[in-house]
Amino acid sequence: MPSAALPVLYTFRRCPYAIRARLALAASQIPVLHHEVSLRDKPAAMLLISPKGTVPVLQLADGTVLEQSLDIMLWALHQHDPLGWLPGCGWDDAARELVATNDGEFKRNLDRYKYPERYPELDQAGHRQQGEVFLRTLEQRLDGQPWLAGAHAGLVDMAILPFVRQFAHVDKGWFASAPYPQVRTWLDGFLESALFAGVMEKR
Ligand SMILES: N[C@@H](CCC(=O)N[C@@H](CS)C(=O)NCC(=O)O)C(=O)O
Repeated sequence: MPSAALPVLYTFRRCPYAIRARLALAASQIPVLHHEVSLRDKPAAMLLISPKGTVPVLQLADGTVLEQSLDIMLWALHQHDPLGWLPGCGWDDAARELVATNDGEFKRNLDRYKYPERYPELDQAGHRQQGEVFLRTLEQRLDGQPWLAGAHAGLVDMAILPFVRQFAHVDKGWFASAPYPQVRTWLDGFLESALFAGVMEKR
């Protein structure tokens, strides 16, 4: 347990799970000590409190360890939610299901699309097509409302956006003309936000 009174966040800058955790921590304005880790050489102090070895991990001042990104988001927003991400999203069954699909099927397809050489059962376009099933779901949800949560951004948006960002970045040219205009506008608004810029700052 570090002696500092602040919670310690073990994080990796580009990890979408870590980004969603940092977004909620930033939104909640809770100060934490950021510990950027190398995934190839994880710090012993992190593995001691969270042997599963994934980031993000948040160790609270009382020693409690949160080792799932969604738990970190919910903890942070339950402390302080000035942007109204919890009521905004409702965190209802539909939101949970969307995030579960993101973390399951979509993340699986994202990895295959990003690293097609590791998954030769389909070519890259084939993996992308599988990922597009989720983009279509998002496109429908965003039809008539700017955020998945409705009129305002919510936890459900922030939990999913970092993953869609990665998907879009695999082939920016393709994404720019893909038939998902609402998803594009939603993602662009996020990428241009000060909140996103803040959590991506190099430390
Ligand atoms: N279910 C976890 C997943 C976290 C996760 O898989 N993070 C990746 C980085 S994006 C990781 O730490 N992988 C371990 C490794 O690459 O060694 C969460 O939501 O926090």
